[in-house]
Amino acid sequence: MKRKPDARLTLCLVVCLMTFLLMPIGAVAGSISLSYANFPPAPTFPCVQMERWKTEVEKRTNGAVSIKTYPGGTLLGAKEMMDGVIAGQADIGNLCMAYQPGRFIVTNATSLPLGIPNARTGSLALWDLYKKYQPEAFSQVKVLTMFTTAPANIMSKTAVRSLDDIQGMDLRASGGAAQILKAWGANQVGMPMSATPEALQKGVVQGLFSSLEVMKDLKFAESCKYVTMTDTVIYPFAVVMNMDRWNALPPEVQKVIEDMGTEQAEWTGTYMDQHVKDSMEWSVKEQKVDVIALDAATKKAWDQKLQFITDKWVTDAKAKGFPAEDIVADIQKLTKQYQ
Ligand code: DTR
Repeated sequence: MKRKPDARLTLCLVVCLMTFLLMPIGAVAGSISLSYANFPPAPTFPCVQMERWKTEVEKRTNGAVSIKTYPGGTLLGAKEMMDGVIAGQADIGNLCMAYQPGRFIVTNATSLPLGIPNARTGSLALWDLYKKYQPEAFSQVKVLTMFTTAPANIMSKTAVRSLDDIQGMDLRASGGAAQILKAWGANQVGMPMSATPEALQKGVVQGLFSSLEVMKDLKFAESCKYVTMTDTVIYPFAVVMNMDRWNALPPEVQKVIEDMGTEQAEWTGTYMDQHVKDSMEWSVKEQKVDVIALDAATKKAWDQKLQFITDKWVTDAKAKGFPAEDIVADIQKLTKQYQ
């Protein structure tokens, strides 16, 4: 029997189309290459999460996407991250939102002293908060994920056991956490984490206020022999992508990346919480760091000094047109939910 030529052609086209549709994304291996900028040194948690994300995206797109990572500010520095990604100097960038307090009002509300207990809870709550409010501050980029640090504590060269000890002490912090140091009477010195090792070494600061994984990752335990446990605020981070580069990605690659948003937030928070434990074990055992716990009455007195911060933020944010009370209530609700 003789088949009509156009039927053969149709069959051939259908077979080709099916083959293409069923083809794994990796059939065009390495065809998409993306740059990913990060500001702190490679061993720190923002870069660890970056490498994990890179590995997973490359694997899940079967090699169709390859990502070149730039830790240590080699492509963009801490404060130029957002604008650098918008301008296309890097395709993807990781930024600490607390370094630009006035720019990311909604998401930086997570760094108010609202009692977020750990990085996993903070990361999931922040990501949900972002998705709910879709803040204007991110309208020029595609947000890939968000996460937070574990709560901040004081690392110092001399012991801080009371509010008296901290008066006038030069301590480094940024953003929301900086206000907290001021409220306790310290002399707050603002700078990104990437500038802190040198400032500690040169004696510009006597310590810092941040999450404790840096005791090991940046070897702060070698000079800061005291840690005062205050467990106050977290720092929020965002990973953003240049909008044109995002729009140019094939839908199946976009899906892989979008599906990883929540997972990456949770992975990073969980990694951070465990790493703080490891870091402090090492600090106490190997570096003979003294961990100072405030007794309940002292902790209460320290916390009371911070109450005005949230009230002031609500007043200021409301004046700028943000639904400030709802944002605070949502953070509290999400914190409970993920705790
Ligand atoms: N706590 C913020 C953010 C932060 C915490 N750990 C690291 C490590 C590397 C870069 C930033 C951070 C801070 O103190 O800057």
